[in-house]
This record gives sequence, structure tokens and C-alpha cells, in this order.
Amino acid sequence: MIEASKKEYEKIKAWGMLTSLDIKGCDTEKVEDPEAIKKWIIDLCELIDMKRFGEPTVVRFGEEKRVEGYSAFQLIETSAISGHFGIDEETGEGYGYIDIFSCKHFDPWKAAEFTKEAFGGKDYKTNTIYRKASYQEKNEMLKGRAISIGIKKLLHDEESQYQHMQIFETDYFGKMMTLDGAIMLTEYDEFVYHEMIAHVPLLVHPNPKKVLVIGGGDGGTVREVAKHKGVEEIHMCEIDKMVVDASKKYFPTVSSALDGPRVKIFYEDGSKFIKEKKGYYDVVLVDSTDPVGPAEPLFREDFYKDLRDATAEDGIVVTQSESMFYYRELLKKMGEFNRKIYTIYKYYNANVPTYPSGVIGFSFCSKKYDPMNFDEKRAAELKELKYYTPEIHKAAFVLPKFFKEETGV
Ligand code: SPD
Repeated sequence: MIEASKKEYEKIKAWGMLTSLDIKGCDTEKVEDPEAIKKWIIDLCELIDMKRFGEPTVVRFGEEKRVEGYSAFQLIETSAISGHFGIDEETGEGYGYIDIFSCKHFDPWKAAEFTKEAFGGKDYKTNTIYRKASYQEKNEMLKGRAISIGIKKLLHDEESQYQHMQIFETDYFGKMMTLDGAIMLTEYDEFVYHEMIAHVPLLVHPNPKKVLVIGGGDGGTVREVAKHKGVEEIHMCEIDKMVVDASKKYFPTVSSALDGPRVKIFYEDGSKFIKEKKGYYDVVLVDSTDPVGPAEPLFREDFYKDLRDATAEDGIVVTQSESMFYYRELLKKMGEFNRKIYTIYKYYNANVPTYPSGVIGFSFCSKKYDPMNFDEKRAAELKELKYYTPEIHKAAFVLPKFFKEETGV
């Protein structure tokens, strides 16, 4: 097994691994014995095949009872092993907090089991990090999971009065934009999201002429809307000019339609902008960030009522509505209020590999038109589509059992 994990380690081209190990419920005599600690380090190096450089250092210090104890350090040819040992004030049991860092591969589970036995521990927690440049979605980390995207470098890092934006060159997914720690788009799969937010409602509406995009400062949604020749006005209301400027610089293929003759950009707060419009738009698309931070008001009932009032009597509203796996509570609530606000409320999905859980959903809110009736002839005329097809359109509304049962959508 260790050979298999070594092969994986080599394959991902990691330049080192760090195992952090917390051992609880240890024998108090052992964690208070510098000779036992020295012996543990020497034996551990032997076991995981690390060449020691010099002898282990084991010293006792710590002015407060809480941190008092033995600390140990051993240089190894491929880096170092360190640990801190003491007695937990509350339980009276011994503990050890250990880090093993090496640029040579080792078996972290073997090291953990051996260390637990060496100190008579009852239990341990361990985590191994492979040293490799990567980005983790911060919002998903709240769930104890995070997609990790290998990155080559940080191209841009800026904070506006609204949010923190970073742009990376990734290993595999092209350039990537994040806002407040959430992935907004990668060059690799942005087409999925942008095609699905735009073409589904624009092909259901028989004659969309006035379209509003709220958010969507990168320009991807506007690019897709602009493929509909019949659309006469494309308004985009983006709160943060920083996003638009960065997209024009780093994502020219995404922002390509922003300077088009039918497009007008308003740098305003979408939730306020919409209140001024009455019955104006045929289709409104809300291409927001996650429901935390500046976009949070865009997931509230009042906003959906304002969207209803801003659209014509046969208007359609489609909004970015997150993952059906991660936002069930929110989507249940949104379904409840939207069924009262609109004649038709549906939820549909698309697969975006670089978003947490790999899927993203959209709320389809309509005053008149059912999403299953749409113009396949116009769909066939749309240029340069990579995801959307009439079959995908229909299939996107097919939802799994758990989601229907839990949310009533
Ligand atoms: N949780 C991911 C939500 C991303 C929504 N917006 C994407 C912006 C692309 N125009």
C-alpha cells in the first residue's frame, strides 16, 4: 500500500509532505520522560526511513502550566520532526502534538500508529498535507471539504470596498477568478454556467428584447445574451467595477461582449437598481456571487418581489441558486416564497467541475411561460455553444428524489 501511495505522491509532483498528529490520552510518565521521547524520535526515524542529522533535542520549558512540558526536535536529511508533550490540565492525561515534515515520502499512518503506541495514547487525529501550490475554496471549507485546484501563480490580488478578488493561473483550468474566497469562474468550464443561465430563459421567452443582468461583472452572461440577435437592450448592473476591469484585462474571451453597442453597464447595487424599474424587462438574469457578503440580499424574498415588479407581464427571472447538495435549507425557503410570487417556479442544474460539489443550480421564476416549452429553432441558430442543447435544457429540470423531498422544489 505504501508503494501505491508513494506512486501517487510522485505523480502529483508534490515537493514534500507534512503530517500533523495530535495524540490524546497518553501515559503521563512517558510524556514526562525525556529519554522516552528521545527513543521515540530515534525509533520513528528508523521506522519511516528518515536519515537523522545529529541527535534529538528534548527540552522542558513553558512558563504557564497550560503550555509547560517537553519539546522535541530532530533534524532529518529531508527536513525535520518536532513535537510538544505535556499533561492536559482538564483530563490529567498526557498529550503529544507532533509535526513530521519531509520532502521524502513516508507512511503517515504507520508513523501515527507507532507514535500512539510509543506514548500509550488512547486516540489520535492526523492530517497530511502534500506540499503543492493549490487553492482551496474557502466557503466549502465550512463543510469540512474543499476542492483543491493546483495553481501556478497569483496574477492579481485586490480588495474593493465590496469584496476581495484574486486571479490565478491554474495548472489545468486556465485562469481562475475568486471573490471572497469563492470560485467564480475558470477559463476551462465557465461556458457551462454562462450558457445555462442565459439560454434557458431566453429560449423559453418567445420574444425577449430587454434583458437585465444583475452582477455578472466578468461579462460571461452578457456574452451569451448577446448571441440572441432579437435582444435589443442588454443592461448589466454590477456593483463592483473592479470585477469588470479585471475581467477585461485577464479574461478577454469572457468579457468580449461588454463593449458591444447593445450593452449598457450600470455600476450600482442591483437590489436598489431593480426597485426603480417597473414592468420594463422581458428577462432578468441574476449572476451573483455566493449568498454571503455583498450578494446576500439577492437571495431574499423582497428582492424576488422587486424582480417580479421589474419584469413585463410575461417576464422571466433566472437567478444563480447554488448547489442543491449544499444549500438545501436556503433553496427550500426560496422555493416556498417564489411559488407565491411567481406563477411558475422551477429549479434546474448544470455541471461545473470547478464549483464545490460540481453542480450549480438556477431558479427559474416565470409569470407565464413553462420552461419545457422553448424555441428549438432559435436554439439551433445560436453560435458557438459548447454545453447547451435542447436535450440538456429538458434534462436540467429533472431533479433527484432527495432534493425534491427535502425542498419541495
Ligand atoms: N458558488 C459559485 C457561484 C458562482 C456564481 N457566479 C459566477 C460568476 C460567473 N459569471
